[in-house]
Amino acid sequence: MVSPTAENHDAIIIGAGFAGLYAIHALRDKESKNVVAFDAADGVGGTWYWNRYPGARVDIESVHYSYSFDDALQQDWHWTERFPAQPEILRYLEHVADRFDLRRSIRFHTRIVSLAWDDDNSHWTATTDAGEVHTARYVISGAGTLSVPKEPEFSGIENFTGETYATGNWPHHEIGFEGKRVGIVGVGSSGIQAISEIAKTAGHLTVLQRTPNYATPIGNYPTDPAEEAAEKADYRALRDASRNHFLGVPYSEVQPSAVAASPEERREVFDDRWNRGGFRLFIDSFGDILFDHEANDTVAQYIRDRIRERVQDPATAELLAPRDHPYGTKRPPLETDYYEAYNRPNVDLVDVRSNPIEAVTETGVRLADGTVHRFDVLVLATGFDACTGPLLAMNIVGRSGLALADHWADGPQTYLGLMAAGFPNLFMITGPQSPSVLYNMPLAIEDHVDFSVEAIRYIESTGRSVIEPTSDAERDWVAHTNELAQATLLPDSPTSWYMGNNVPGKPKRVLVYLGGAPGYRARCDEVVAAGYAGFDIS
Ligand code: N01
Repeated sequence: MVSPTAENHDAIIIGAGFAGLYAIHALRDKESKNVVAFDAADGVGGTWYWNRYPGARVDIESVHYSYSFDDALQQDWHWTERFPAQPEILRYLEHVADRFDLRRSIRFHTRIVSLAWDDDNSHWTATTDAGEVHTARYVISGAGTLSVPKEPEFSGIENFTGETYATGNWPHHEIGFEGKRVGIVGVGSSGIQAISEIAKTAGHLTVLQRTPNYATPIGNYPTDPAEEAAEKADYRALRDASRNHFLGVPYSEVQPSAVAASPEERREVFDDRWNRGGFRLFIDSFGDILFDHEANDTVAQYIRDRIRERVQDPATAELLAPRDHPYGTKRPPLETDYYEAYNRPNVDLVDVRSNPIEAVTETGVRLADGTVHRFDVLVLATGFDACTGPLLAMNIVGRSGLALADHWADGPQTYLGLMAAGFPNLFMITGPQSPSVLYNMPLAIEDHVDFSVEAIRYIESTGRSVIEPTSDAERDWVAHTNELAQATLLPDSPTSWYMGNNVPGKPKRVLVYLGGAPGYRARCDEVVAAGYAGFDIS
C-alpha cells in the first residue's frame, strides 16, 4: 500500500559522494527525472566527507581520479598536487555540487533505514531515520564500498576514558596530539597515512600492528604546470587510456613475467616503479605478480629489502616486513615517509599478532600477556565492512519479501556487480562483483551510472518499467567472478576486505571483479547490444 504521506519521485539516489552527485546530474539534468538524494552527512563528499583523519589523501593521481563527464569541468579544475589531500578533494566535490546545482536535490542529515520493493505498484518505498516515507520507481545506490566502518572488536572499548577516534568517521575539528600518548590500531591505507602524520606531533605514538603491509612510495609532488597543460591538451585520450587499462590508470609498461626476467631485469623494473611511485609497482611491473607465487615472491622480497633500508632498528624492520600474505592480496597502501616514522624516538611498534589485544581498559590497551599500554588517545584504523556492508545496512527487501541479507547470506550474488535477481530497478553503483575498487572509482562510477541511466531510458522507450537480472544470469556471473578470483592469489590472504574475511563472521567470498575494467566494460557493452541479455524487462 502506498502511504498517503509518501513523497513520490522517479528515482531515489542514495549518497552524495562521487556516485550520488553524478547520478543526480545524469538523471535529473540529462533525463529530466524527478530525483531525490539522501545522505547521512550534512554535506556532499561521501568518502571524502567522512575520512578527515590526518594524512588522508587520494592514492590515484587526481588527474585520473576525477570526473570525466564534463570537459569544461576537467579543463577548469586545477589540482595543486599529483595526489591531493582530503580537503582539496572535498573542495572539488563541493565545487561540482555547486557548479551543477546538485544540492537542491539532496536531503542531508538523512539516512535511509529501509528500502522495500512494492510488487503491486512496481516501485520502491524508502523510509528515512526521521520516519519519512518516499517512493520511487528506481533506486540508484551510491552508498559506497568503503563507507561502513568495521565494528570495533575490542571488549571494554566503551570504558576507555581517553579520546577515541575512527579514521572512517573523523571529527570535523582539529585534533591536537602534542604531548599526548597516542595508540593506533591498524596499518592499512588509512593507518599508514595517519601514522606518518600523527608521528610528527604526538608526544608518543604506539602502533599496534597485527599484519605488516606492503606499503610503497606514493611519489607525490606539486602539480607541474607543463605536465598539467599537456594532460589537459588531450584529456580525452588520457581518459580513454585509463578506461582501457586493467585498473583504470593510463600506465602501460607492464612486462609479461617476473619469473621469466633475470634478477637484473627485475631489479631495474622494480627500482624504476618504486622511484616513480604510485601504483606502478603493483600494476605496472610484471603481469604475473597477482597470479603466480614465485613471481609474487620476487616483488615481496624486493619490498622487504627496501623496508630494511629505511628502518634503522633491525628488529623493528623485521616486524614491518610482511610475510604472511602475497603482495597485492590486500590492497597495497601508498606512503610518504611511513617507514621513517619508526626511526623517530617518539614512535614504537607493538606486534599484536603474537601478543593480541585482549581488551581496552579505562586507561589504554591490555595485551594477551598482561602488558598494558596507557594512552590519552586511541585511534582505530581497523577498516570497513566493504562492498556489501553499505547495501546491507539499508535493510533492503525485494520481491516477495526477499531480504537482501538472506539472498546474500553466503556472499553477494549479483549480475554484472550492478543488480541482483529479485531486486528490480535497484542499481548498485560500484556494487560487489564489479571492478569498482580495483578500477578507478570516479570512472567506475560514471560507467555504472551511465549503464543504469541508459537501461532506464531503454526500458521506458519500449513502454516497460521494470528491469531485473534473471537468476541464471546472476548465477553465471557469481560463478565467473569466483572463477576469476581463484586464478589469482587473492584467496590466499588471511584477512583482506577484498575477500570479506577482514570482518569476523562475514563469508569469505571475492567482492571485486578481477577480469579487469576493459573486459568488464566490453561485457556490459555486449549485454546492451544484445537487448539487455540476462535481464528480464517487463
Ligand atoms: O582498512 P584495512 P583501511 N586487531 O582493512 C587492522 C581505501 N583507502 O581503512 O591486516 C588488530 O585496509 C588490520 O589488521 P589485519 C583503500 O582501498 C584508501 O586502512 O586484518 N588489528 C589492518 O591492519 C583501503 O584498502 C585510501 O591483521 C586489526 C587494519 O586494521 C581501504 O580503504 C586511504 C583488527 C585495517 O586495514 C581500507 O583501508 C585509506 C583487530 N581486531 C583507505 N581489526 C587512499 O589512499 C583490524 N585490524 C585513497
